[in-house]
Amino acid sequence: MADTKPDKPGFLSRLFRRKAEAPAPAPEFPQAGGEPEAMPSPPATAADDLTAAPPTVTDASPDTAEENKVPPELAGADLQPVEGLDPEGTNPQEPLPRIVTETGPELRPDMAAADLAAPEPAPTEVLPSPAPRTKPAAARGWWQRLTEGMRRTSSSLSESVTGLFTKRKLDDATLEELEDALVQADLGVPAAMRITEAIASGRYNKEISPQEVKAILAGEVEKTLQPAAQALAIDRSKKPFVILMVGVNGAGKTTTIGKLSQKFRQQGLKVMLAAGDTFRAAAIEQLKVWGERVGAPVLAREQGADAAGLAYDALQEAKANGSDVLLIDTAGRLQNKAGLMAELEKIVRVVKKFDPTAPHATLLVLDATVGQNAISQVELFQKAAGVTGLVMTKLDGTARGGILVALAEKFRLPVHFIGVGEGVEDLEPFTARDFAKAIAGLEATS
Ligand SMILES: Nc1nc2c(ncn2[C@@H]2O[C@H](COP(=O)(O)OP(=O)(O)OP(=O)(O)O)[C@@H](O)[C@H]2O)c(=O)[nH]1
Ligand SMILES: [Mg+2]
Repeated sequence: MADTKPDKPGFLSRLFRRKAEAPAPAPEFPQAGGEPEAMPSPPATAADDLTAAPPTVTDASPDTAEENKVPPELAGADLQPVEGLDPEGTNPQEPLPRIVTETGPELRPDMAAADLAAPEPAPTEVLPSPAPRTKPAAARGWWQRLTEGMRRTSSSLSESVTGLFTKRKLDDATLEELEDALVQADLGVPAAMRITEAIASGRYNKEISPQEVKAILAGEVEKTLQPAAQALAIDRSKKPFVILMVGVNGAGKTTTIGKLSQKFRQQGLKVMLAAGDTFRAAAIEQLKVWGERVGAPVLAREQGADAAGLAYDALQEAKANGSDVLLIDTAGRLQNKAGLMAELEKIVRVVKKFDPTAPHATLLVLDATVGQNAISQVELFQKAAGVTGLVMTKLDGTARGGILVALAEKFRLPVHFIGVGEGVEDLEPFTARDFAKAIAGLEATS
C-alpha cells in the first residue's frame, strides 16, 4: 500500500529509546511528616482560643470599567516571581524570599538567614512579546484573549511546524524534530509520541501541509484534555460551599480568589473571603482590597495569626451570615517544605471539625511558567490537602503552556479555570477545544 509506513527502525527505535530515556517526571522531595521544621506554634485546636476579629464588610463595587487594569495592591505588588524554580523543572529551589522594605524583612518561619541571598536574575525566555493590547478585555472576548495570551506557546510550536512541514515529505527526521518541539513545549513525552504517531499514520513519505499538522495536533490535544475540562460546580446544598486555595508562592492564588469572587458575585452568590495567608501583612491587605472591589466581606486577622483557626472562624461566620461561597486564601508554600505542607494539612483538619464535608473544593493554583515542576506540585499538594481541581494561571507569560496537556494525561484531575492575564476578566472556565486550537495556533474556534 502506497500510504503505509515502510519499515522504519529509525523512528520506532527512537521512540522506544525515548521512552527508556524519558526523565522521571517528578523529582523526589522530602514528604510531609519527614524532617521537622520550624513552624509557627498555633494552638492545637485553634478555634476556641481565638478572639474573633470583626470581618471587614465593604459595599459591592465591581469595577467593570477598569477590568483589565489591576492596581498594584491587587497584584501582590511585593511578590517575587518564581524564578527560583528551575526552568527545566528538575531541580526546584526555594523561591526568593520576600522582603518588605518599609517594615523590614518579612521572614517565613521556615526560612533561614541564608535564604536571604541576593536575588538571581530571572531566566529569560527568548520569545516574542505578547501582542500589545489595544481594546479593553471584555470587548476583545475570551477567544481573542486566550489566543493572544497563549501566543508564546502557539507561535513557538507554529514556527516549528511550519519550518518542518513546508514542502517536505514526512520522514523519520521530520517526525523526530516535531516530537522534540512538542516535548520542548512541555506537552510531555507520552503526548508528544502519540501526536507524532497520529501525524505519521497513513502519511509516511508524503507531503503534509503545516495546516494539516496543526489540525491533527489540535485534535489529539483536545482528546487528551477533554476528560479534564470540568466546570467547578457549586453545590448549593452546601452553605457555604467552601473553596480552599493552595499552591506555591506567587502562583496566583489570591488573584484567582479575586477573579472567582467576581464571577460568583455576578451569578448572584453571596461570597465571603478568609485571609488565611497570615504570614504577610501585604497578603492580608491584598485580599481585603479584592473583597472591597468585588463586594465580599473578608475575615482577616493580624499577621502571624493561626491560619487554621482563622479558617474555622471564617466558616462559622460564613454560615452565620448566610454566605453561599467561602473562599479561603492560604500562604504560598513550596511543595517540598514538609513543615509548611503539614500546616496545610492542619487547615484541612480544622475546617473538617466544623463541617466534615468541607472543604468542598480544594483548588491547586499552578503557574504555567514553571513547566514540568507543576507535576511535583500536583503530587505533593494532592497528598497534603486532597486537591480536587486545578487552576492554571499565567498561560500568557510562557511558551510552556503545553504543561496542561502533560498534567491532564498524568493526573486526570479536573482543570476548572485557566488564566491568561492579570485582569479580572482574564480567567475563564477551561474548555478543551478552545485550548487545543489556541495551542496549535489555529485561527478560529468553532
Ligand atoms: N500574567 C499573569 N499574571 C498573573 C496571572 N494570575 C496572577 N497573576 C499575577 O501574579 C502575581 C502573583 O499573584 P498572587 O495572586 O498574589 O499570587 P499568590 O499565589 O497569592 O502568591 P503568594 O500569596 O505569595 O503565595 C500577581 O502580580 C498577579 O497579578 C495570570 O493569569 N497572568
Ligand atoms: Mg497570595
